[in-house]
Amino acid sequence: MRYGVCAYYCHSLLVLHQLAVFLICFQSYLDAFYRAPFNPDVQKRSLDPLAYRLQHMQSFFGQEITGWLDSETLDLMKQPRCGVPDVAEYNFFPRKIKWPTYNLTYRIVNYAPDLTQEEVDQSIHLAFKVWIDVTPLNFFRLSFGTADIMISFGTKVVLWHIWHSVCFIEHGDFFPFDGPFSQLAHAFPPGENFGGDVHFDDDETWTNATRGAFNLFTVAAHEIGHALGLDHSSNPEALMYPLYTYTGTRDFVLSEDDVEGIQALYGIV
Ligand SMILES: *[C@@H]1O[C@H](CO)[C@@H](O)[C@H](O)[C@H]1NC(C)=O
Ligand SMILES: *[C@@H]1O[C@H](CO)[C@@H](O)[C@H](O)[C@H]1NC(C)=O
Ligand SMILES: [Ca+2]
Ligand SMILES: [Ca+2]
Ligand SMILES: [Zn+2]
Repeated sequence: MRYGVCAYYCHSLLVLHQLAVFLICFQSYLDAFYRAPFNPDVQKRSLDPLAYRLQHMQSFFGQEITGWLDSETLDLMKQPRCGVPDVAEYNFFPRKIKWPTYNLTYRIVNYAPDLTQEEVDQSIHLAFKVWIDVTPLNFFRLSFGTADIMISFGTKVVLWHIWHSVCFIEHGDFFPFDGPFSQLAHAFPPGENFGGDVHFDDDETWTNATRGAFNLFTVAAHEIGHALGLDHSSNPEALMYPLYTYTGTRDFVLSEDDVEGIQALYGIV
C-alpha cells in the first residue's frame, strides 16, 4: 500500500518533471530557431512571445498559422535539422553578408570516427564543388594554420555552448522528446574569426553512403551555404531547407532556389 502511494507520487513527480522539461525544451527550440528581431508593433499585438514564435515557425513551413502547438508542428520539431535559426536575429546575422574575395581557404581540423579520413575529405570536397560549379568562387585547402572556413567535428557540449541550449546539456538522455532538438551541424556567416566556420555534431553517426545515418556530403553542402552567406529557405526542394533530407551524392542537383540565392551574392561563374 505504502509502496503504491509512493509509486503514485513518484510517477506524478516524474510526469511533472517531464512536463517541465518539455516546456523548457519547447521554448528553447523556438528561442533557438525563431528568435525574431524586436518589433514593438508585434509585441503589442501578441503578448505571448512563445505563441508569436510558434506562428513564425508555422509561417516559415507554410502551415496553418494558429499559434498552437498542433501535431503537424510537433512532427516538424522532431525532425533532425540544422542548428542555424530559420528567422535570423538581425544583429547577429545581418543581411547580405558575403566574403569580399572569390578565393577562400578551408581546413578540415579533425575527423569523425564513423568515416575514414578519405571519406570525410571526399564528402567535404564534393560539398564545396556544389557551390564552385555555380559561382566564381575558388576554395584552397590548408593542412594547418587558420583558414577562412574551419571545419570541425565536436560534441554537443561545444555546440550547445554556442547556442546556449539548456535542453541538451541537462536533459539530453532523459528527455523523452529528444528528437526535436537534434541539431546535426551549424555554421557561421562570412566574417572574421569563427565567421564561416562549420561545426558538425560528433554525436551523430555520419556516412558517405545511404540512409540510416546522416550523409556528410548533404549536411556539409548545406552548412557551406551558410558559411558563404545563405539563410534558410522554406522551399522543401532547396538544399538550404533547414530539415535534413537525404540526397544521394552522385545524383545530387542543386535547386534553382539555391542557385539564385548564391548567384545573388557572388554572381554567375
Ligand atoms: C585566385 O586564384 C586564382 C587561381 O589560383 C588566381 O589565378 C587568382 O589570381 C586569384 N585571385 C586573387 C585575387 O588572389
Ligand atoms: C565513400 O567513400 C569511399 C572512399 O572515398 C568511396 O570509395 C565510396 O565510393 C564512397 N561511397 C559513396 C556512396 O559515395
Ligand atoms: Ca545532435
Ligand atoms: Ca573563420
Ligand atoms: Zn542550416
